[in-house]
Amino acid sequence: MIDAIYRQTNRTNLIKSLGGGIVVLTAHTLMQRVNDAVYDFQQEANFLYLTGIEEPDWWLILDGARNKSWLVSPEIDDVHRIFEGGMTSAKAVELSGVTHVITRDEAEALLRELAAHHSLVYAIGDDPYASHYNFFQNPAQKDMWRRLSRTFGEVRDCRKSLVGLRAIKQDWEIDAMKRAIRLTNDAFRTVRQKLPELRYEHEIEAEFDYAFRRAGRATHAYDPIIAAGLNACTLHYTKNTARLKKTDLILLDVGARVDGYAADITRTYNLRPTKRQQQVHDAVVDASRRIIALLGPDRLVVDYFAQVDEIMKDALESLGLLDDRTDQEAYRNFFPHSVSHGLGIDVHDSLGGPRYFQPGMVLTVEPGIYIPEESIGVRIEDDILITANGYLNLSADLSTDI
Ligand SMILES: [Mn+2]
Repeated sequence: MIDAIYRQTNRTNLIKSLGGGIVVLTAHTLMQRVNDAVYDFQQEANFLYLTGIEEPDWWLILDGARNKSWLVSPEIDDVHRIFEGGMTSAKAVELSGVTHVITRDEAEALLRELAAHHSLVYAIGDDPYASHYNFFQNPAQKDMWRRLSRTFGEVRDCRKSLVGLRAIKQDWEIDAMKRAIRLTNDAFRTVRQKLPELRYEHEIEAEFDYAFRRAGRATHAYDPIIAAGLNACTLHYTKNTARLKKTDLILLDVGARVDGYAADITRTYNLRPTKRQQQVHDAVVDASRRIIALLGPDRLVVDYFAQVDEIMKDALESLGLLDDRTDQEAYRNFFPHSVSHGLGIDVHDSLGGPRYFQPGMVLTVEPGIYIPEESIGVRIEDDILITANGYLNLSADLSTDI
């Protein structure tokens, strides 16, 4: 359980970074799966960051000028209350530290009153990921934006400020991530031990499911990738149904989500690897070590990515896969994804496009080499915290051995 005092600090920091003002945010709403069934609910990350509430349709109103805050409880009809329950106001207060809980009607009146003194209101705008991937976005934020633009003179997006705050993890966030990583690492160790008796990709997946569910508060932070042999060359392979062959390398990319924070870890296993499989695996492990060692505060992000390219090209050369280091297309064929992304509430948590790495940032380091012609796909992924003096590999206690 994460203390409400931290949520309070997050709200204060947001108001500070905006230089005061009015902020109105909404939780995600439920999405229909089929007829009367809904998809698993996941809270909008910024709303979770500011309130700790993991229930749909709540609102948060902040008045930076008067230093006041309100939660708005959703209108839940009796049918939904009986079937799905719902969060009590007392629980919402306990989680968020916001002491005033008002109804939707009271909120409408409050917003009109605030609009009489402030023409500008901050809200969350369109999710750039949704348009980039052509996903249907949870409609709650758009609905709120429309509602606010009817009442206020101008609605402005405060997503950038929140990205900036969330990119620098506080100690309690790092602690939550450590809990997620510990649980994930433990499950990896169990799986590796049981590997001789596991016959299908989904049997491996089930071991992770069991470990995470058994821990109570944990879920998967993302769809796990359990990919044997050639399947490992499909980067987002999540079918996880193939039979395991003794000769297959097995790539496992799995992360638990604990107390709202994600782990994201990859290992590649085979109990009796061929010489070639071992060679490729060694090359990726070696690259991973060299890349992690590049990290530290005040290092230029562009330099990091440039040096990663050199390290990965060294690896590919050593394996006889790359003759010409300037052949960008050949290089990208064997290593077609980014080496790092931010990690936090979201498994791809934005670092806000910084020029330099800064203490408190958490990112993955995940070099991989994929050779479909040889049915080999190897990736090693660790979760790294940038510290004041260098870095800390949060997932280091999980062996990278094959
Ligand atoms: Mn990752």
